[in-house]
Amino acid sequence: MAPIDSKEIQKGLQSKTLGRWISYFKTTTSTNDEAVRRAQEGGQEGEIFIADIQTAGRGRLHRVWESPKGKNLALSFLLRPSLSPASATLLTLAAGAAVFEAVWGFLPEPIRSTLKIKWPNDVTLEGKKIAGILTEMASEGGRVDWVVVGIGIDVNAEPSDFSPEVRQIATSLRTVTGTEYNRNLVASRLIDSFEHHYRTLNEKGPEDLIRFCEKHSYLKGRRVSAEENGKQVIGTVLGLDPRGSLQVKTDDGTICNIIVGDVNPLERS
Ligand code: BT5
Repeated sequence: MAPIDSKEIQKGLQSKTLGRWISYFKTTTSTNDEAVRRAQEGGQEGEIFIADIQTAGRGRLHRVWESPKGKNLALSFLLRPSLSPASATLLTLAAGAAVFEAVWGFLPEPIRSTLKIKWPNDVTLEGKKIAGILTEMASEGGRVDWVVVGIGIDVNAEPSDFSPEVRQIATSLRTVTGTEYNRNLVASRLIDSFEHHYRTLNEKGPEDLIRFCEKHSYLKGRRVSAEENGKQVIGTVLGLDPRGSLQVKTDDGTICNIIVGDVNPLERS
């Protein structure tokens, strides 16, 4: 399996800012740890941190992100956007859109049509999770100081590489197509696509991104169970509001905006 090679990734890039600086780690705890550290030391917008092996990959709420050695993609972007802290969800969605486009390009029909963005931070294929995003940030005086967007994509992992629990819910490009992929190429596509969505968001606002995420949504139109302010919400997903919150219409007609949390469909996909 080809190792991660930042020069190879850069060769494949068309992006202007993102990916000009790529820090590669054979092994690290988490690429988000590396990016956060650089952010605190004054690192610049667009720096990327990528690793072959993560020994303590993490998800939200201290969950574990499994990174089978040298098989998948784990990378983090350091950003310094002029957005309000409330826009963090939009950056997660921009990363979801970028993962969607990068992965889509490697899939044949008809599997392609099962690729979906699952609000707020997953991408799914055939109803299973193929990627996760972890966004972390620091703000001061109502302004964002830095944002780290960490992305994990299951590229070449096989089911036996995952723990029994994760095996039930995860998939990979290789699992569904039977082909091994060059992770450097997947990384280049991801970076180019993220730059596109990130720029559009900054320059034109969230409309295009919201439309894209709704079009490829795993949850839109489904009955779901969600949690808002510690209260369970059951209803049908209408779409996203301009801040990227999930709009759920409950049975009594109330529209709830879910800002963060886990949302799961009540029926099977
Ligand atoms: C996420 O959290 O999905 C965010 C994952 C972000 C990973 C990237 S890798 C680069 C950067 N460095 C890091 O340390 N993190 C970021 P969450 O929505 O909380 O989902 C976590 C759950 O996903 C776990 O509890 C498992 O159920 C499942 N899971 C763990 N590893 C997985 C994998 N490799 N593929 C699919 N699902 C996985």
